[in-house]
Amino acid sequence: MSTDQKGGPPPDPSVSAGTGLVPAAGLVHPNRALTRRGFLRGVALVGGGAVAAGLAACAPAAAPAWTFGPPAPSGGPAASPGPSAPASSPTPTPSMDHGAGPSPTASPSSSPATSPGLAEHDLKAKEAVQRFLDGEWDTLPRPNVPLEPEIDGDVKVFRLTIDEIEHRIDARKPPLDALGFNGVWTGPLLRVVEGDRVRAIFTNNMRETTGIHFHGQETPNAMDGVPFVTQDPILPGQTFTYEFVAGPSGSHMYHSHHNATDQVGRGLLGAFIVDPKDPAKRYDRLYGATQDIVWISNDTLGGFTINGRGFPATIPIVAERGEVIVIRFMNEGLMMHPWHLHGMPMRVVARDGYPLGSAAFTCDTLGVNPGERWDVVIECKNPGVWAFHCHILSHVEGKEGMFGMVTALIVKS
Ligand SMILES: [Cu+2]
Repeated sequence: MSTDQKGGPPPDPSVSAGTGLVPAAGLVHPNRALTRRGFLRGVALVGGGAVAAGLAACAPAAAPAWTFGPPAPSGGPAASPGPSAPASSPTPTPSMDHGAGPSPTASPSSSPATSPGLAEHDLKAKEAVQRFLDGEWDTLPRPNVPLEPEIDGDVKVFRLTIDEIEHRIDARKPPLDALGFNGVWTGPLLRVVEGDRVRAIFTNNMRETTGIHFHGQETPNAMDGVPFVTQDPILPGQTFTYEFVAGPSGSHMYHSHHNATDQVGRGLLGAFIVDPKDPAKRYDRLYGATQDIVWISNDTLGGFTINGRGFPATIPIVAERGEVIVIRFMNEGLMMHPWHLHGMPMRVVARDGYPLGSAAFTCDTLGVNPGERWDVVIECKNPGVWAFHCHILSHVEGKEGMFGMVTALIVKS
């Protein structure tokens, strides 16, 4: 085992990793105390009003296919027609009809849930934001919890089960019939150092066959995890052992490579991070990063998710002003997602684990295709609550407000 993998105190999986915020090698996680209470303190620091304002900023005011019309100035229901609509009709649209809104004939007094100036869709949008602010993310099992390897001589051994599980993307929707490694989606975070010998032992507890692929690793061909190409499928009840030398370094993944549209879509996925052998090339040393955050997107079972969660149960990122953080975007879904951060840019430093070097670039919206991993560095220089979301707007907002691929970067003042 490399003894230089972790230079700081041992990680606290119950907090740091559990929040989806994982300590980089050699780092003391500054938000290991990130709890619902701590999050709310962070929110208080920047002002609760800023939260709503910041999040609302990512909502379109109007779009051709989604027009609610202006709120009634008297405080009545916002059923008034849009500028181009006939005066006697609301403004429904075929795909995004705002069916929950008050009827055009409703009087203010007949719609007690409607606040002055706000329509019902406003109230539902507000409720979703409030659930996020209330810390719904803290009521569910944490994703990306590191799995500490057993040490067998010079081999790091990870034991994983492949399970049929129930999984919740938020606290209110009913549980989904999902799949997971060691009973969870996203699977445990596996982290090693470049050059480590890795042995990953998978036991299939499902009622179906599978195979596991370490995505991005230069494994021996027989360890590539593709049933009928490099191995037989792992039958229900069987165990299969993958062994290889970790490399290249960087942000990688492990996932099903059999019936994968279905199995990965249902949650058979996890992060596999290989730290560079040279500590000087790790993100804490290279960029002064003090948070190292895994961000796995998926878009099948449960809809549009970040680390197995949909807004408002997505986990916020909380940083001190001036803190430098790293986010590792990993796309396990079937479509591209352009991640957009409000308020400050992202410096893109690696693609698929390979450092970009002098080709590093700065942006505020980064498209991540299926299978890709992109590492970004963010200098959290601007205090506030900044929406952080996929910019395919139908992945983040519907007639009941924001959902799916939305979270926030909260920079304390
Ligand atoms: Cu998207």
